Amino acid sequence: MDFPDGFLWGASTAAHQIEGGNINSDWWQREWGHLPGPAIAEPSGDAADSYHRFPQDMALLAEAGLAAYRFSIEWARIEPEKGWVSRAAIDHYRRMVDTARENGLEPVITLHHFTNPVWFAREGGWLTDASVDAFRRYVEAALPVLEGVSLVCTINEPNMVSVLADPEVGFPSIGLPPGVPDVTDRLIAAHRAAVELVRSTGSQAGWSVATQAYQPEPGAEEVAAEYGWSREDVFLEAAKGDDWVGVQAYTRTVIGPDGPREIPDAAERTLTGWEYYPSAVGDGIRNAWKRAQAPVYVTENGIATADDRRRIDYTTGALEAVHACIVDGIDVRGYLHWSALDNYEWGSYRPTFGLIAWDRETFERHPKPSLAWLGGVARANALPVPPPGR
Ligand code: IFM
Repeated sequence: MDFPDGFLWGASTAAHQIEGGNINSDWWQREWGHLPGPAIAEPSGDAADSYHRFPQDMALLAEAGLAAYRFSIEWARIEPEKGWVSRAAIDHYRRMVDTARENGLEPVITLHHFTNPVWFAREGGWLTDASVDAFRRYVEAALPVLEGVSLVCTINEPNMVSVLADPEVGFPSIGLPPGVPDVTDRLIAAHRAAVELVRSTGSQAGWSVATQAYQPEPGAEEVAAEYGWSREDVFLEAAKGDDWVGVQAYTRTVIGPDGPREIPDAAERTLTGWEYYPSAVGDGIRNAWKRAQAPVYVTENGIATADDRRRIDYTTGALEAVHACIVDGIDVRGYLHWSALDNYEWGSYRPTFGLIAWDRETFERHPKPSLAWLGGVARANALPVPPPGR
């Protein structure tokens, strides 16, 4: 199964999940109970110390055969106090861009990946109109980091930001809460402002949506359409006119006449409790292509598992689904695996998504067989055809 020439193969991370010591962010402050919100089981602490160890992390990806590294830059480090921009933080992220290039990796930069500066959160975050301008000013300050970077993601999973925006609304046992309309509008406005700024540097701008593969049971098509709108589709439609759209897919949600269905007992589950469903990425790509009408990059896809053979199996299934989309004429331009490293999965280190493990005390890196495997696929720009019956 050959992939198109120039197809971009890589791996993704996010600052708060791997850098460590992100003390001026709202997440850190919540982890320690300094900001209101539901209790968080485990603090992020030093994470993988990738703030200091990024050269080694990048070198491991490049040596394995990958050609791109997606990482996020941290607003809380760049603007730790409202209106004050840290030159040292800008320089740090610029060094990351240069180091990626020196390793032969294409840097793909995310400007916002869930975390905010604590001052922004204290002022009400995305629940206030001032958020749009605050984000625009941050992006303007961060532009020096983007010089020469081809692909920039403005906001990671804006749909998750919206569905989690109302602290009063808890997480249902299955599915997601609906998006908060005002927050969705502000995120779209913030995205539009950021797209314009990003394009002024010559970079290609887009955003990445958490696609949930909403699959209607027969007769539940309208319920599924209504369910998917505020949680996914509005964000994909808002990507119309962008240079690209990002798909981030892990599992599916089956929708019956009364809404999302429980995962069947017999289904395999991953360490996040999600159904093992590799072809979710195909559903996500098809929905993104239909709605955004822009070239698609898979900016995240992967599995939380302690069994690296299941990671390879899952990723094989996912890449088969990506390939089928390409065969059907969809302009899919790259696949960035989640994640380069095991990381802080928003409250816990237990769900391990990484191609690279690391020691919690020494930070020593331990590449898993899946890294060499994915690097091999990247080098060949082809997926070995699976044995019959796989
Ligand atoms: O870890 C997250 C990431 O931050 C956003 N997309 C989904 C991943 C797995 O839950």
